[in-house]
Amino acid sequence: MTKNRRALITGITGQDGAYLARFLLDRGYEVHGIVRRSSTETFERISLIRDQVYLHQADLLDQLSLVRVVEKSQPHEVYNLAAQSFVPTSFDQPLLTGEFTALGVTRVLEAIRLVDPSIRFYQASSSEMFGKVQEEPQTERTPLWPRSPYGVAKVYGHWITVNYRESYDLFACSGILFNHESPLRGKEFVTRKISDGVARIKLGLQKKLKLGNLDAQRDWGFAGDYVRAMWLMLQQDAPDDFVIATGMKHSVRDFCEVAFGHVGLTWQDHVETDASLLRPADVNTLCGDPSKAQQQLGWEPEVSFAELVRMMVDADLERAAKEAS
Ligand code: NAP
Ligand code: G4F
Repeated sequence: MTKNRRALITGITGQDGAYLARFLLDRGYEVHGIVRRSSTETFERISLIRDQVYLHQADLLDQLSLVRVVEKSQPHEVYNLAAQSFVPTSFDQPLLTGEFTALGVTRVLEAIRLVDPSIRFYQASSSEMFGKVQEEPQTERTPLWPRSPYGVAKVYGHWITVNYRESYDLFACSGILFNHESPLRGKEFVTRKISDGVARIKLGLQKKLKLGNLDAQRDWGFAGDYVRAMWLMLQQDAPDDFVIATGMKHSVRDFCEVAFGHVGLTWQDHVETDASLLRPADVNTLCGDPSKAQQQLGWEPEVSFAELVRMMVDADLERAAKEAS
């Protein structure tokens, strides 16, 4: 148990925010989260812990709101998980993506520098920064070649974190996380789109599932494992950057095969490809080398690819069954 520690999470209503908040509560943290104002609440993922966390209204676009929340919550650790995180949207809204996903990081760092530079900072960097991969597997030293406005914005966020560490001696870490999924994943991402589609097709609520690039390969892990790595980074003696990945890659086609197979269906009978879902530039393959995290953080993923797929399909079957009844 970690007593009397306070953490502030931006993006607490997202997939990772929800898992991280639970993880920190279990360790005795007082957990604060930033939520942005909306005409309807988007707190579904944190509904079970809603009464155990402190929520503050602020926005990555509004510098003063961030300063006020940091002043009010007095955190020892800040986890910057908020971002416009969906790659296709970044092609349609590149400027807004830059404001949230790139400049938003500087705004959080500035708030920390102004209010209390002893606060430890975690930045949610992404394997999407490797884009057109220059070597395989990718490590902390692999050159970056982003392939989307989102990836470009994450490169900015990554380097501004390194820069504030070097310029102002902040305890600022960047986790280069490869794709991680869960039953709480947004439905627009391919894994959840598939698990939800499989469940709905199995229960007769849907007939076909339209997908884009089936050849794309990703290093998919479980979000619950990955938030543990975020926390471990902030418990070290010195700040550093780490690749967090499983070291194994699978294609979208593989994901379909395991997901449909889990409920006794054949994916080829139900999946159709739709050219409108292809991206102007895609990341064809990603596979990370987590050796540094294994050695220095003692971090290992615990959930395998097949277990992850089955966990997501089972959760969606339960949800779809409720909907059907
Ligand atoms: P997510 O589910 O899309 O959650 C994003 C969060 O950011 C939501 O809570 C959202 O709030 C919040 N947000 C967006 N714009 C904001 C703004 N202007 N001000 C305040 N909050 C804002 O993303 P995730 O999968 O949990 O990922 C967490 C972080 O890790 C993101 O930065 C993502 O880019 C990065 N990352 C994710 C992966 C992955 O595979 N999941 C891999 C590498 C890096 P609302 O609920 O109001 O929309
Ligand atoms: O699930 P995706 O949308 O995730 P993507 O683009 O890899 O981004 C996710 O992982 C990043 C880490 O590398 C994060 F930083 C980012 O925030 C996000 O969480 O797409 C995965 C692959 C792509 O190659 C895409 O072209 O799946 C392919 N795909 C094929 N059909 C599809 C679809 N993707 C989506 N979203 N929808 C489809 O129908």
